[in-house]
Amino acid sequence: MKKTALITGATSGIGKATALLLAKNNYNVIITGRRDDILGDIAAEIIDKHQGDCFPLCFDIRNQEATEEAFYSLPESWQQIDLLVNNAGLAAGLDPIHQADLSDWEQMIDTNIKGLLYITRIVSPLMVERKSGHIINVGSIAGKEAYANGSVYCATKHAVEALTKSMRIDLNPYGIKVGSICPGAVETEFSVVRLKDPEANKKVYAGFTPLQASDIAETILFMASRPAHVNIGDVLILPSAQASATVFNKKL
Ligand code: NDP
Ligand code: 8X3
Repeated sequence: MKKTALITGATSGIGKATALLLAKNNYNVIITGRRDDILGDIAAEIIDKHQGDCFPLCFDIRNQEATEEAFYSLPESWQQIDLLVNNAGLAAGLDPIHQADLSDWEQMIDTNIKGLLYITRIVSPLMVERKSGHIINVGSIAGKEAYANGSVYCATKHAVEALTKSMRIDLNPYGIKVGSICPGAVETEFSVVRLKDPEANKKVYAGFTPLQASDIAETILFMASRPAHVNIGDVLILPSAQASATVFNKKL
């Protein structure tokens, strides 16, 4: 029988690659994001090309009511989530603490921490009822190290690290697996969004080979497909040229 996965932030990058890969691997997938047209295109690709089943949900994960409303608009059979991939997130800005934009901070805190909590608070009780489920949080190397000009983004990803550990303890009595994947540099829309510059990727990923979204998707699939007695608690995954959040072997 097919399992159901809900992947937040599936309109691009890691979330999109994960949704497509899970769909190819026998999951029904619920994909979320704010860009309705892209959600429609990805759903069509999954249904037409991969003969998978896909339910797109368009909402802003910062809005708790909208998140609830979207989830409960799902047919009941789709509400039993086997795998929740908490991926929606972003960095906004790269500025020192005394100069950064307050609205960038609000956006990161509201998306990366509060949004993750809103959807988890809806999905996890249903997993508890069924005593089954798996939650994979997309953290970051920024959740393990702090770096200059990344204060609030690093803080939100440190929060994801703490939440992953607490969630694993809270959900342990119910047989629910919780883990995280913490990537270094992945070439997605991330840097375009962070630097508010469509050309940003050319500079950020110059001189080394960054990870691709598919590298993260493959690892998430691996985590999700371990036997029942195995839970991968955390994966730090880096480009070979990256040694820490800020140390890169660049050939420029
Ligand atoms: P992308 O910008 O390509 O994708 C981000 C996704 O999050 C999009 O689908 C976007 O959808 C969604 N999203 C953002 N804000 C909201 C919101 N308010 N409501 C709903 N959905 C939202 O970046 P990545 O794929 O790289 O990022 C995915 C995750 O990976 C993030 O949590 C990021 O922090 C993390 N990460 C990324 C790394 C990298 O180097 N790329 C490294 C480590 C971690 P839409 O715009 O349609 O709403
Ligand atoms: C994204 C990786 O190093 O830009 O989470 O913070 S980094």
